[in-house]
Amino acid sequence: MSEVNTTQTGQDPTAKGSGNAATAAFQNHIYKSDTSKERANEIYTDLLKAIADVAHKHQVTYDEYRVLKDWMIKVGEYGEWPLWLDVFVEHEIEEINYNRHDYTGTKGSIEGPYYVPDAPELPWKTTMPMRESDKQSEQLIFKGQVTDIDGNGLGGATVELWHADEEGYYSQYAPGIPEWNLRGTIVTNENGEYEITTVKPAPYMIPHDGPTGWFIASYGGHPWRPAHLHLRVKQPGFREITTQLYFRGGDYVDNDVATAVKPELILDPTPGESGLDEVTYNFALDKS
Ligand code: MBD
Ligand code: FE
Repeated sequence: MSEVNTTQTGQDPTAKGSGNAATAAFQNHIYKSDTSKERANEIYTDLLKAIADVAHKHQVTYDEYRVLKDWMIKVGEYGEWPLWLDVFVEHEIEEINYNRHDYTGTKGSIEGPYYVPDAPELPWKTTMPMRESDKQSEQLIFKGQVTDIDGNGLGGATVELWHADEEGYYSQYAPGIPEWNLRGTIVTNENGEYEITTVKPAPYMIPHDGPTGWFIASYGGHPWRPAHLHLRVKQPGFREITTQLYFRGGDYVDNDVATAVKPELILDPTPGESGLDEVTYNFALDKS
């Protein structure tokens, strides 16, 4: 993971640091699509038409055009295309591609820019890797079962969990955090169950000292996301679920800058026997 880590060199987390780390991580792969020339022609024709319509409708000035051009160049310089696209566009793509199939299993949500594959494996009942400082903040027991859509437990399924610390920073995208802090691949027991103790995340401000932040400030928006857990659930032969879970009544649950909250994804933790807040959330996987 050296590529991803070395991008962050300064002491303080910056939009440029996390942006360029996210861009480097994304570009670790080769992306291909079997889009035909005909389909590409239709999509690009409509896209340019949409841009032309907006420009005419709002009588966009040359000053505005040059500000846009400069801004787009800076989004690239700061490595913020993953951030900007995942905040403002990914939710539409996620919805379209869920609705293209007749899935009945658990709904998903966007991946966002800070997933890292191959997080270390952890047993079904576990505590997430965390620093002493993370242990000082409120903890949460997140438990449940991975099943098929008929409710049969899926043993050996993997539940990848990643989330920000109480300051809103993700390991590998801010300096000074251990590589796999608050990241893990939990393997379910023979009944498909998992029970994970982790830090209860806090509302999260996306990096806003770069072009994505300037963009938001330019129209008087806010850079906040509700507190969230990111999850990806996998079992061979089943549809992989990428999702996020939120907390009822939390700030920005109704006003997420990334538009990635769905009613089905809101948790309601309650105090458990251990004294910690606990919540059960199950995943039903469609056959692939
Ligand atoms: C995040 O943590 C996130 O989940 C998304 C979707 C965008 C930016 C930062
Ligand atoms: Fe996130």
